[in-house]
Amino acid sequence: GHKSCVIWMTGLSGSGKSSIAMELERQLYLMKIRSYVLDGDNVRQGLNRNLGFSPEDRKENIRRVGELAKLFTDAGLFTISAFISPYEEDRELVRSMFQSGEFIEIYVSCSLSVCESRDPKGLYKKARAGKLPDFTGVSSPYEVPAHPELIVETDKLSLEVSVMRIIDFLKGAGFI
Ligand code: GGZ
Repeated sequence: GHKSCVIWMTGLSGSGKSSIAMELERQLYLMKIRSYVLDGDNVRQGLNRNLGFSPEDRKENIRRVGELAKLFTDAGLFTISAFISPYEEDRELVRSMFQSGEFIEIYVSCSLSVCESRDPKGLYKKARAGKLPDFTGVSSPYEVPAHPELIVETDKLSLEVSVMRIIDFLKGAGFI
């Protein structure tokens, strides 16, 4: 059998969190494991549409996502979350909501210059031009995780290999 958990990805905008989340969901589905991806696209448009990018709003964004992840995990789903979640304190608060081992923090590591060169939505360009305040990595901090369960370096690994590393971790930890 499988044991549900939360796979919490953290990293800069453009680091590859969402791509990994989607591919991981697909791979788990092929293994007959139901998962649900939480990301800015499905949470910031609805539940959290009153929140912006100040430190306080990001904190509340992450707290609510943590509560959602808790509900989904209780319902037996694997929850894959893909938020920048730049503050260690906010991530640790979410970790504390779960049983030990159930919260798997994955640092999606990618240099700022590579993220910036990808810039799929032109947000880094806007931020550099001073037209987007509080932009992570440019005008707002990103705190690198001190003790992540796993690090995937997306500026060195392919998407497929990055996802394979996560699946291997989940197997090793007995979740799948
Ligand atoms: C960071 C921003 C900002 C600012 C809009 N700072 O790469 P994207 O576009 O598609 O994903 C980013 C997303 C970040 O939202 P999160 O909910 O993950 O952030 S946090 O965990 O810090 O609450 C980016 C877009 O929203 N975006 N403005 N100022 N990213």
